Amino acid sequence: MTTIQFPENFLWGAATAAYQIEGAWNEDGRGESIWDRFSHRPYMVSNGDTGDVACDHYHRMPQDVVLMKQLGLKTYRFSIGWPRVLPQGRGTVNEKGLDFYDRLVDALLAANILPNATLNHWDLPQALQDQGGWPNRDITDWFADYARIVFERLGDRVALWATHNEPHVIAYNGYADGVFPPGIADHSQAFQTVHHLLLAHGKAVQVYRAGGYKGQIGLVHYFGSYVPASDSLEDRAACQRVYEKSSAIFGDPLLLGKYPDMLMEWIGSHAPTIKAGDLAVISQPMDYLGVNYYFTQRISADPHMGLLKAQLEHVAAPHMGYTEMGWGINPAGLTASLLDLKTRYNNPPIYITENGCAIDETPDKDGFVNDWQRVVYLREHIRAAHTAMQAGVDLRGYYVWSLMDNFEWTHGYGPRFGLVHVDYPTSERTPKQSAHWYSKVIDQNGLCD
Ligand code: GCO
Repeated sequence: MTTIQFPENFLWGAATAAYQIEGAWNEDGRGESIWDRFSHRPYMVSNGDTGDVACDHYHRMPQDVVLMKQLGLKTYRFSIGWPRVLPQGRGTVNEKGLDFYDRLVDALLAANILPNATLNHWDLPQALQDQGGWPNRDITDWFADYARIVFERLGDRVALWATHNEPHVIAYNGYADGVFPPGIADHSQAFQTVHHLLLAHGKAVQVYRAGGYKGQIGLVHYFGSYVPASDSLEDRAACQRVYEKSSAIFGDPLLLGKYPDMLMEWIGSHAPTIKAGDLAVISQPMDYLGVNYYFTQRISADPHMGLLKAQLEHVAAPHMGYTEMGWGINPAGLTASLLDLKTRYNNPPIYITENGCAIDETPDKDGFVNDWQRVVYLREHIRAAHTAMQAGVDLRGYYVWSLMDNFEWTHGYGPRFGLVHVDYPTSERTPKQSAHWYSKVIDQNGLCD
């Protein structure tokens, strides 16, 4: 029997995002987001699913916090819906929208659960998209104004803030591949979006500092693991390009104050317009880095594969297999990614802000889900995180994605990532086997097996 023990103040949590769980898309003055517009169009989301009702969290929030308390969560990561707070993205504040998050924060604190709030988890107000969206530089000020409004209301009680969640998804899925809203396929707009997301982050951090708030502010990004398919120069260069486009293009400006040279040269005329002083705003100190990790990809050079001329393929560790999303399960990739961040960025404080899996699961006749595969997935990734800590990574906490099954973007309600099962027709919540297991992990502050 080995025991893996975590430090005393280690934060164990679970994460969600506004559009994926709240529903109530047009209630109490909420404005339209780009995800509403997109999911309401035919054929954009599997099965025609939308976030209109989702998990109905907007109406069930108090019970959901009770559930979190029963699970023993020490922290809960959620996102704030920009169009719920500012229906037009800027201008008039929707007090009812702000009140909802105010009540959520108070309920969490009353349950002794630390709130961790993300300002931008992809649900941009449609009104701002109509004014050019992220490629329009003005949005960096609109975002800072939105941040100010939220900080003024919640900044006295929220301990952990993230400006953006996974900005590469906004930039590349939304503006390069066109598979997420706003559905644009233009590399130049995509890289301009990268820059404006980073600049908006920097301006929001400035607002936070100027307000003198006591919490921590950072940014959440996906730091996957990328390995070259062979030792050939071509494959290694392709892997470097993928790494720089996926990870370093965000991490380097934030933590080193510069964009990765090789990538900037490779993308040539698609490189963003950067004004003097932007990088200083972007790279001002932040308090932590939020790391999402799901999988490892093997990269080979392929002259026919898009801008990067690289082929990406999922890799599973021996005996680990693939999740329902086709994602290769490779816990060692988490250790590798954390170690890379430690070396590259001089050991920043890190929270693992998302980690989890979708598996094919069916409730038994009593509605119970025995998701032992999720237990194995989480256990091995928690172990991998601990390995990284032993090697000196300054890891402060770990959040399972997700607290409950929810709207998985263009996949709709098919894939289920939750610790808690949601019966969508009734919105009934039932903790899965993994939820009971995770409660024990939190209780023991580690793994026993
Ligand atoms: C993401 C998002 C989540 C996803 C999760 C599973 O980071 O991609 O934060 O919204 O649902 O990652 O795909």
